[in-house]
Amino acid sequence: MIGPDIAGIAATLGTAADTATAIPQLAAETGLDVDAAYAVQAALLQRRLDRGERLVGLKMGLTSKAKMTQVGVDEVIWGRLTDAMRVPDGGTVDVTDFIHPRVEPEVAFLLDRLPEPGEPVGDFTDAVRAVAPAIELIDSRYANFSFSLPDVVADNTSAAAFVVGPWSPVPDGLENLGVLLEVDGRLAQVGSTAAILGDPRRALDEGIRLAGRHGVRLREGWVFLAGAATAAVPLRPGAQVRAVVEKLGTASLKASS
Ligand code: OOG
Ligand code: MG
Repeated sequence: MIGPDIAGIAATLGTAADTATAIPQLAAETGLDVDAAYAVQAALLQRRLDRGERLVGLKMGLTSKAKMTQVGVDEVIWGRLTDAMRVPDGGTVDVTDFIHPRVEPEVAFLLDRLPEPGEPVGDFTDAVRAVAPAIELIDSRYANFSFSLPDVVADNTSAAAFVVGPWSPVPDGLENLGVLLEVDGRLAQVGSTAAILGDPRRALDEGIRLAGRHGVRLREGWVFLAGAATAAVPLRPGAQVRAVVEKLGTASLKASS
């Protein structure tokens, strides 16, 4: 049997992202399973590398119940981050670059020495040099932000842009820090890092394990987004967004009007 057309699906998703145009879901129709979807993701990364972008990290998705419930998919997933997706802290994003952008508060890790493949993370502070508040801007390429598990994996887990706030040494109590998302100075979401797999450190174990299944090894110097602690909120033109994580401070971005 001939499998799904990985390159063709990657081209469809890549063009949807480049032109900020929503497309219908495609996994069911093309017979795309999760493994093939990660192959599409790798092909999408290659497209970006071919145009000069650099792989700078990895993001986890659906590591909290709030996120799983919001999108109706209940498996932990991961995606790739490139330098072109990074927005400076306090920077402005052009809303016309996106289809239906949403923002969510995250915690970022700056990776240090990672264990050999197959070995567990021993001391978290050996593997992680620093921690920061972050905002992820997600933008599903599928109409209505509606997708199945293989669809969202193929779409690089809706990754579109991210902001990392100031780095701090790993604080005490990382497993239960308050998290807020503010839009235009008003509270939009509230949660705790405990919502991220019970402890965001677990997201790193999961990232190493799940990416390792597809031959991807995390690297020293990479940014690692542990996954949103709360549901995401739509990013409206002109909005000023701030994520606040207790003990870590804030990350912010502005949307063009
Ligand atoms: C999928 C990406 C999920 C997270 O932090 O949970 C994600 C989506 O919500 O479209 O990035
Ligand atoms: Mg996210």
